[in-house]
Amino acid sequence: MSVGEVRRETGPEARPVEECFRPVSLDDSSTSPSEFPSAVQAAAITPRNSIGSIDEYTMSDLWRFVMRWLVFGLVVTMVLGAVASAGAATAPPARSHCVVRVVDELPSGELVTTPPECYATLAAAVTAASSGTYEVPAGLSGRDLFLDPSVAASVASFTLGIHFDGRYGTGSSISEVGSSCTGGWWNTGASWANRISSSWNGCYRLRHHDLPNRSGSRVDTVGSQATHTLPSWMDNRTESVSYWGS
Ligand SMILES: [Ca+2]
Repeated sequence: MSVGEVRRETGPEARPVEECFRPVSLDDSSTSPSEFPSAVQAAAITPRNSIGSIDEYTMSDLWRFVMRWLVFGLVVTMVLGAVASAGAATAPPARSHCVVRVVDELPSGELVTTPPECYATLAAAVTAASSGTYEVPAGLSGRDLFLDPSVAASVASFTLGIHFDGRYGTGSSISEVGSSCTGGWWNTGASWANRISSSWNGCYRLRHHDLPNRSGSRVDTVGSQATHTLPSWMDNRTESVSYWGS
């Protein structure tokens, strides 16, 4: 049963209309829904046709209108979803806290380290750096590390230094695990080249070099168990660090 039929049977004006004009029904092939003219055509022929057909065309057009907007809304939603997904895919990577361990020193003085092991938090990285012998609070931040003397002393016993890509010990970090502060140097490699903004000293003096292999301009951070922000002229320029005991 079509919507048009319901209207004719229940509407107050249905009876007089059917008496004067040709009725419209589902089995009337001349007015089957699939053959309805467009809205413009329907409007054009309305005066010469029945009032029953006006209801048929109006409801049909309304139904088409609603369906078109529903489909349009669905398409817009899908497009916006795709755009949001693309934005998420290109979002910057999360912070990471990595650890490298000194396993050798070349005759030149360059330190040989293990590949980086990376963790979601500084606390996890420090615990890993101590091979699990030193438990630190899960919420440990660079600030906590530098303010608690007992924590700082413990970390300094097995760490040459911790380098951060943010000022004042913030952002991602890389910890250098070792105990020899005799001038050996670490080449940052591509992943940390021209990125360091601050360092926490395990050794007394950390010399930050502009270029690999302890060359180019340099600046020292001095004072063990404390964090130091590099001067602006050396910010994001370090490509090697040498570690000194005095
Ligand atoms: Ca540089």
